[in-house]
Amino acid sequence: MNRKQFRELVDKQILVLDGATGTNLMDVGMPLGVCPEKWILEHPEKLINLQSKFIEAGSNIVYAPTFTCNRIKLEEYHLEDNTVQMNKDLVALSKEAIARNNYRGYVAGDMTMTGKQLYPIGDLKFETLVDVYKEQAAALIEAEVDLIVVETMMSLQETRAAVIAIREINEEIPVIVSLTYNEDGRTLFGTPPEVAVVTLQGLGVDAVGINCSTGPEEMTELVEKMKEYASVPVFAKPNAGMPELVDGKSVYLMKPEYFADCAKKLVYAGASIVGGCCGSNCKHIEKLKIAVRGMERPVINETHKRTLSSERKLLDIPLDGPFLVVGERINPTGKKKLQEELRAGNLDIVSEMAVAQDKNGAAVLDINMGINGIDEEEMMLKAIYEVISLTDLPLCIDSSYVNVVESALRIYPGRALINSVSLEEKKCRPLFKIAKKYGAMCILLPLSDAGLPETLEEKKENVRELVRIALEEGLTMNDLVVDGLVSTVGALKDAGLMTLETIRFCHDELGLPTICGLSNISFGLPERININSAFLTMAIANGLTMAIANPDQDQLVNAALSADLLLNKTDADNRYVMN
Ligand code: HCS
Repeated sequence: MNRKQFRELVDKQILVLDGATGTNLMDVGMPLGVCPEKWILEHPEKLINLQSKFIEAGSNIVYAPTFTCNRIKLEEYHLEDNTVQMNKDLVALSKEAIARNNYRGYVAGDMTMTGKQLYPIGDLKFETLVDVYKEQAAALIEAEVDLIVVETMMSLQETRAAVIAIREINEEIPVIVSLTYNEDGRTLFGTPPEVAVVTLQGLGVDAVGINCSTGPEEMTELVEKMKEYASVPVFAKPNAGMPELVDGKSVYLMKPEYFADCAKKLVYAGASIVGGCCGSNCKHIEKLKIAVRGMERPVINETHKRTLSSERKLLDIPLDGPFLVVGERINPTGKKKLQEELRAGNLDIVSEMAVAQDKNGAAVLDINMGINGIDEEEMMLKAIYEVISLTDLPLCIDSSYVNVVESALRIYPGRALINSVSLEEKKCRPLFKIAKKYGAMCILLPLSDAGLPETLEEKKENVRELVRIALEEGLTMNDLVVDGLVSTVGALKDAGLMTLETIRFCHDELGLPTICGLSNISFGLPERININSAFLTMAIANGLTMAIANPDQDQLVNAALSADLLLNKTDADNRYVMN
């Protein structure tokens, strides 16, 4: 099955997944503490029987029992060298179950966490994890699974590693991904479901969901949250409630009828695909199938929202929303002390700047490590790890080097903003391709190889051309922000007017948000803050969405808050009073 065929399947019916593998196999004799994959291979009929019953009950997709069949997990049983063969043999069992049931249904290769922590919490390197997942995914694909599911994920970053791994070896196989949430509605690592949706659909998954967790009742609200941001199908595979201890044994007591009622609510909330996780058996799936049969399918939005994310926080960027400041301070240009510290490999000032800008209301933090005499790529990664350990603000990756941008996006556990893509032959398409691969947003800078545009018309033409190429490379209008390109009014008298007209053009004619590096406007003039503040309010009135600025400057922040208030933007009065 390819991605298009998977989507056609979802568009035809509410898809039903299988129920639990692990708890049902324990009911038929799988002991605790053994390697489950090895036990299943030694007792193949137990698995085939279970999956046959799921298919009879109405499952359209069964999960191959390859859940923890990755090299790191298998090491615990000294079976790591059998990783590839075991995955293939396990998939063959699920395929046998499908074959014995008149070839009804599909097989998903199943992947999950490794149990080892990624750097900086643990010492597992991101690229090592990507390789571990590549090995398993390649084996599953060779065994001809119809799709791959990455499930029971608690870390968004580990999920990203799995998705990047699968997509790097195969662009066409459908990939569905579900995370597990605690009672507070967040994963163990603090990610809420809407952040998972935004980040993972950006990486090219075909459905995002939630599995295991606390039970089906609590999932309804989480599915609603996912649905608000999802441009791919949403799915839910809940436990049959929480296990209870009965006679020293942990059991799931939720009745199939009640479970099926809950599944119906999950479909109303927006789930296009439903199934069961721990504690759910064939009866649960049978009742669920009957309950959702004939239900109206949730509508799947075709476009995603204009949103950035960190690992734990989302930032919506509506066209006429509250004005946003992208904190500009983490940039060594013109900052001697910061340059010295970076050359000495010290990030103390970076940490202070991150914390201060967050406290002073920045919505995004720009990270630029561009000085000579250091390894910019290495420093960028260090700075990102440092900053994300201190703040939940989404990041703006600022570098003139394509490889630095790519390395940064690869390890950034969210949807970042790229600063910036200009109309340079050698860099423009590679940067858009990287943005598409990692699901980042881009700032379009209407400069070309010929340099600064001389006229307003030329500038507009550069914007149009950048948008055209971005769309051609698979990005959408909601992935783009235009830099109004601010020149200094001391050198060019109509510099301010030209930028204002560019902002208006992007806002009114293209429906695109804009950003500008504010302080350029006053370069070389006295009392720059006065000019910057006046220019900022005029720009906001013309539709400016955000500025790369210093949020520690009160006058600027107050000017922006006042402008929002005067323009009667939603909740601007409260924001003005609260500041
Ligand atoms: N597919 C696995 C998930 C456990 S959380 C199982 O056992 O059903």
